[in-house]
Amino acid sequence: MNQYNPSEIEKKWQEKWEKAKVFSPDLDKAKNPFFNLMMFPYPSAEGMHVGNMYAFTGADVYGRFQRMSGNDVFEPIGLDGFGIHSENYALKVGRHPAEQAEISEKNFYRQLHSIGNSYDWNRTVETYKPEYYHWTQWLFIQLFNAGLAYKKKAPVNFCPKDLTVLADEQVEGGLCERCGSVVEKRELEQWFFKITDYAEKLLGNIEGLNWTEKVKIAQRNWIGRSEGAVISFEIPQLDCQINVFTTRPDTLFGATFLVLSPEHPFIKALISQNAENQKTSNDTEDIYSDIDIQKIDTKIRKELSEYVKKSQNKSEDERKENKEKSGVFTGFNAVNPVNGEEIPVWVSDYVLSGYGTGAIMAVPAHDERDFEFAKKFDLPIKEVIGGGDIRAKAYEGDGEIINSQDWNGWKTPESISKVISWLEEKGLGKKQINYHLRDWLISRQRYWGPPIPMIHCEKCGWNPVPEEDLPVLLPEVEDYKPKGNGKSPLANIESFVSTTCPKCGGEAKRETDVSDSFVDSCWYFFRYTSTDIENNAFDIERVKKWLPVNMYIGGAEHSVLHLLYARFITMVLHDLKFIDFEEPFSRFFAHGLIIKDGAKMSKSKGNVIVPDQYIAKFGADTLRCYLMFLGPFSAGGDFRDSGMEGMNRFLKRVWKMIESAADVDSDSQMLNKTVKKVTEDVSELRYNTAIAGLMECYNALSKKDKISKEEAKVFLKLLAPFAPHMTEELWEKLGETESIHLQNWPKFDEGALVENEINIAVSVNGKARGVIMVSADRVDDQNFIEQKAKENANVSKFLDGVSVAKVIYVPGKIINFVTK
Ligand code: ANZ
Ligand code: ZN
Repeated sequence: MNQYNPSEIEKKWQEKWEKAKVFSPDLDKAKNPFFNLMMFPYPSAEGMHVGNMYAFTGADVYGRFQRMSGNDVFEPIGLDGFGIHSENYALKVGRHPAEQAEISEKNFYRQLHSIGNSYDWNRTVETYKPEYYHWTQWLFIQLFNAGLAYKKKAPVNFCPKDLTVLADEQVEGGLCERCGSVVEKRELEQWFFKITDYAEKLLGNIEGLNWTEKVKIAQRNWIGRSEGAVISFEIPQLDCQINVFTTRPDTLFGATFLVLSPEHPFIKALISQNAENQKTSNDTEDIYSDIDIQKIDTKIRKELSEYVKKSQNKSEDERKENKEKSGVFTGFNAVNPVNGEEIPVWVSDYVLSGYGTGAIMAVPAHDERDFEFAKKFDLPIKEVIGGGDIRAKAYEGDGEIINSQDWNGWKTPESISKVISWLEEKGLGKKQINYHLRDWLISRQRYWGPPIPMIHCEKCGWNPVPEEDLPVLLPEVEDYKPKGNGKSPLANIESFVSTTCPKCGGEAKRETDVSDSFVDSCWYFFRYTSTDIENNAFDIERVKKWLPVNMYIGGAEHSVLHLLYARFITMVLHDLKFIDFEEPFSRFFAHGLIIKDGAKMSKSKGNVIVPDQYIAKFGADTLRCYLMFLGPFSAGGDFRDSGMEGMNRFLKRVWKMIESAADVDSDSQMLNKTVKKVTEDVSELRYNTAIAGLMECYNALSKKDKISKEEAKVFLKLLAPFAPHMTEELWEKLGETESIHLQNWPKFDEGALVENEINIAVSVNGKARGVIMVSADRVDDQNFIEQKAKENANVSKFLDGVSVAKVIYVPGKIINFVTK
């Protein structure tokens, strides 16, 4: 007998598996393709921590289960090592990002090997390699050519620490998602992807996805569909109009003033000093360029301009917060189209520029923000929905429309669509569906990312780099540090910047921003299919065969980042006819988090545990089993050293038990029960209870002197996804020659498990004396039935003090005691 010694067997099997390509399916010929994907890591730090390993192992257990269930499982892995995360780490340790990438890659792949996951090591992708970002740039060009990428000056989120802009999705509660700094607003020219074009589809498809519910809810909320109307208000003095978006057109008679966002083009027109300045590139803004500036009061103009400047530095979250309202009167009145009343036009930063029309009709009686504003600036409040009390605050509830002429008596919210039709008939407004989703800001003023493949020519404007000239290589530079002047470090490299225009051949300049790492990761799962990495982004035939991804496992924190972007890009690739499906991930499962000392394991909290030491001490199998046993995979759990010892003891005992296997009878009842439990639990990713079932089974089997070979084999198969090395070794010891991981998952007999109870009549000397209930699987056990019958209170009365001469048992029906 051999001791269980993981350090002897784990590395050995990892090498054997890789050499024999046990986990590398034939991507062209596989019959039952199953794409088991896990979110690839960004190798920013000192290495993988136990929290990462938890996620990867849980995903791998599922892949192994699917493989043993008869599927050709493709489980690839790669590194998301381009972008700010990795660059920041490189900056921290004072190494060039390219050099650091090499070091991180080695370390990460070593660690990923050591946990024994069933990766296809022939198909890794690294987003920072030119052969990868070549195709990230290609993707950008496809979007640009389809009108889905554009450059625009816009107020954007700027992180003062990372010295770059951020997408809305990267700002959490006003803070930078990466470093936690308070995000500022800056007006900068940036590249965007038009994800808003897909808002409706992104929302509509959610229902059909087999995804963790909370992630679906987060996406729905982020996209934020809102039905309402756009209503036009005249400003007679200036002969122009202001459009507002409202979800409550039923309150139109209660609109007592308008509020515009400080960025509204009308406000811009009022404060610009001369007509020349008013002209902007944006068409919609031109409608205000004819405003007669003579009519604008200079004092008001100054006030407005100061107010606009002040609000520029506020983040969106600050503006949304319910703080004391601020604002300035523009000096102009608009006309409420339903009753002809003149109402003042104000500017205030609680109205945001990126949503709706950037202007609102204020109904202080029924909107709390408007109510506060009206109180502060002493503006009229007019009640138009009955049933509430508006003395101290707005009444935002339902009720009957009042003080509204023709509409009086209509009930809200049912009447809103009626109001919209009414407005449409009169030509005063139009139904409108708005989404809160904004376009995806993808340019970054940093070094470590794919250069955006665009060229600007004074004559021809922006044109993409010809596809045959891709990739636009990231130049190797000494000074890659972010500058914070709104420009990427690439802008300082003259040889990179100056180029020729692909259209006219004249002098031109390259875009110097790089794209965000979420552009790298929005399509990486397609890339895993490609072999001809020089000539295509992905293999169209293989994508047809393997995608959509059957199971995707990762963190819920990516709900409105990666998971939304990947859906968007997949829809675009679909519409551009590269692929024939719209949704990339049929199933997404959000795993829980590992908690250490009461907090999520993370570098910033300083509670990171590196798996290496545990693997060295106990082996990867113990760590895997321990992590999977911590709690439900969907919930995560608390990491404790002590638990590891216990799990290690369990595996040692299993080892010993399996080594005792001999040619003896099996406890088929126990096996059947365990197979059923583990199968059902693993298929629902309830790994902790699956392991508990295996422990229970171990307890039952280990009571036997020796276990049977059949018991040993079934037990090993059920344990294989959790402890792949140890089970493989024992499998071989049992005389098997083909990998345990390619065996068929054990089946269970549902019928034998129906624990129905059966009634058996009991008689003494032919007279009925009682009925006993026994479980169906015990009916053939006469000793057991006799015992049960004798225990029956009534029967025992007739058997007390007499001796039994004979017992006649008709299985499952009747048992008769004949006394002397
Ligand atoms: C009048 C009104 C009366 C409103 C009432 C509400 C209640 P959601 O659901 O988010 O779409 N609004 C419109 N555009 C805005 C912007 N750019 N910044 C800030 N607020 C804006 O909300 C739409 C409502 O939010 C709109 O309906 C508008 O106020 C405001 F009793 O119009 B409402
Ligand atoms: Zn040109």
